[in-house]
Amino acid sequence: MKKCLITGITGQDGAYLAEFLLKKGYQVHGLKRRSSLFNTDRIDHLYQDPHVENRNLHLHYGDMTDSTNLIRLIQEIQPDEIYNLAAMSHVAVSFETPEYTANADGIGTLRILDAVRLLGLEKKTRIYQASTSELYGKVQEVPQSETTPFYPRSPYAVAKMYAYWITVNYREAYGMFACNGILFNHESPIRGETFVTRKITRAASRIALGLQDKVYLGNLDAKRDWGHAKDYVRMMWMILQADEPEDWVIATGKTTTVRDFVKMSFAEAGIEVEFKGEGVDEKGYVKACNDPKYQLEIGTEVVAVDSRYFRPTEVDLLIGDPTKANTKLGWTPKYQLEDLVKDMMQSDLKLMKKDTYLKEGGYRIMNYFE
Ligand code: NDP
Ligand code: GDR
Repeated sequence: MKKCLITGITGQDGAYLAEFLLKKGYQVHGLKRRSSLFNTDRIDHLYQDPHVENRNLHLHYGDMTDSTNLIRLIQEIQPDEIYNLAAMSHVAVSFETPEYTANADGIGTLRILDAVRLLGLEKKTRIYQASTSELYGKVQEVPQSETTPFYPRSPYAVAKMYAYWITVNYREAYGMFACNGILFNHESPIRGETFVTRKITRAASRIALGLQDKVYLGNLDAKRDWGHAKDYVRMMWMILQADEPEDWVIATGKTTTVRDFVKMSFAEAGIEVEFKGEGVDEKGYVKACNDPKYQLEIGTEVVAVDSRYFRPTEVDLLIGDPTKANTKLGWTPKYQLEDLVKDMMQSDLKLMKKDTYLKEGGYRIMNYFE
């Protein structure tokens, strides 16, 4: 039985990857942070009673900023594969917490690589590093491929750039099977609520159900290459099964504006949105509401731009070229953007429906504006 360690198992990708690897018969070990509240929502369906023998999912407390903890865990587990997914992954927040982001996302990766080396596991343990399209930052060329130069535009991206190169360096210096997956944005019904896609699908669902009036967004012109997280975690595993350790771009090859993602999401609830105005005055109004379930008046303002969500430096356009992954590993995404939006909206409409029952029962319903 193969053993793996997933850092960031409680995150979006960690949860899907854990499920995927358990199905493949792996013994899965996950690193979780101590939190004052339960933080395992995304993997609770995989949870196994720790009193049961022969479990194949094991959770360990730890943190990417704690070398002693990482060394001890890797020594105990002796993993065949490590998927380093843990990170402070929010680009806008990294401007608020640049030093912590560098520590967790940049030096954290070094801690993993060096623990493997220190323990003499260089030839046994394969390492996947969660690299990102944010490395491309300011547009140098499109579409972006494995050979496109990097120009990071946030403390997050700069930290991930260190992580990228230290992974390459340990591979070259010590012959380790260490690989970067340069993944473009990938989303899902369990995407963090403050990333733009989930913020939009949650808000569209809540507005349709009468739980919220409108949603405030930042740069509607940003273009992203959005895929489904389920397709992307499959590729993480494929990267570590390849004959040689290499770096790979994973993307759909299509790009869409935030504005169009808004339109597509509301459309799933039968609401047509039209944008008027410019920049921070730009607003989205209901143009048509075709689903009698959702009684929104024509002309209702449902989207407004708030400059607080603008970033000091923005990444305007991401569009990836997944040719290498496609030709060398046979990877193609199963989900199109339309499927992704449908999946997210169906899930959020169902989830938000619960809040309507609570509201009817007299409970206060929180509106989050992050
Ligand atoms: P999430 O933000 O959903 O998950 C991040 C995970 O890292 C969570 O489990 C979080 O724990 C954990 N974590 C954060 N800081 C620490 C720390 N100091 N020590 C230990 N664990 C920590 O991210 P995703 O699942 O979306 O992304 C996974 C990885 O892939 C990240 O490294 C991200 O930067 C990268 N990436 C993501 C892309 C995407 O589009 N989703 C694209 C390209 C790269 P907790 O639950 O307690 O917060
Ligand atoms: P990103 O994702 O920064 O690409 O990083 P995010 O969804 O946060 O932003 C995408 C684009 O949408 C614009 N935007 C807003 N973003 C947020 N969060 N909230 C808003 O209200 C809003 N309005 C407009 C942003 O300015 C941006 O242009 C994600 C993360 O998962 C990273 O960890 C990962 O490395 C990259 O994707 C690839």
